[in-house]
Amino acid sequence: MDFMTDRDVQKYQEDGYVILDGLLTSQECDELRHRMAEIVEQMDVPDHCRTTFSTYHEEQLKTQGNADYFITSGDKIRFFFEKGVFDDKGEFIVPRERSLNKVGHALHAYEPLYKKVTHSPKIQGIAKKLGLKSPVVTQSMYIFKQPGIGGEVTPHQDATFLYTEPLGRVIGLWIALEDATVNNGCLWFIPGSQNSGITRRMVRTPKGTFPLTDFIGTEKTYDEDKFVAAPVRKGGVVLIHGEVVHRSAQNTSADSRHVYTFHIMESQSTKWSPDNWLQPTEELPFPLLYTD
Ligand SMILES: O=C(O)CCC(=O)C(=O)O
Repeated sequence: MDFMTDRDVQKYQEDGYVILDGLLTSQECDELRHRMAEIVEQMDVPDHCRTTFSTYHEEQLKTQGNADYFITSGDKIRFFFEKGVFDDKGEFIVPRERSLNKVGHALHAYEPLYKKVTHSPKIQGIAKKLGLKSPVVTQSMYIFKQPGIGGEVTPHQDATFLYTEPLGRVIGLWIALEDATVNNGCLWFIPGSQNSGITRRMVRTPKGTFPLTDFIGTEKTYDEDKFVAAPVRKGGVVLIHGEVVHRSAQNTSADSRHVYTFHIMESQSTKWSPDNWLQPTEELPFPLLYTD
């Protein structure tokens, strides 16, 4: 039997998301977490985080450094921190393994364990079950949602950041490497909200200008009561339609909530917007999902 059933497909199509238990074993989750712990142990903290700045001009350079670091991260493994984890000399004020918000955006390409999971038979089976003909992997992230300080992710649609023509071609796969609960900041969705288009797009600004990205349009205000929690057991995966509205709360609990997440796009008859912050590069064109 397929890992994803017809009923799961129906639920995904109706609600814009579906939870599938048991994508990974507990041991596979621990191996991915262990590898990430090694990456964090060995990380070089980026200069724009480490250096102290005193003048307005220097502060601006720091902001520019931050923006450059982000916009060129699509084909690299880079580190993005929670707020308030460095002192004014750029030293950690929390343990380094508790400082990170996420690592992105090319674990799927450069880290063998992550690559293996991304292209695993179960993931390929999910894409086939959803009828994808020629899906590619566009980006990947490891999100930590640190105990006590893991920040909230405000309501959004992924197509705001990963825009295609036509819409409806991007799917997020969000794999819980630990139990994701209402207490430690699981995802919340507005079921069915994938059917109303998008109201906001993040676009690159013209070359040579700053900031490097801007928003066109604004996010709608959503009724809090419409959000439904999506707790997931360790090893489970949530499939996220590119236009479904979702969010996650701050993690105020004592538990972390590590996830590995990546996005795929049906590349057949789809135009990836050249205005998206994320662009395929010569070093890393978006890899095909279907491999042997
Ligand atoms: O992991 C989270 O808390 C939020 C992730 C999310 O919303 C996304 O990747 O689109």
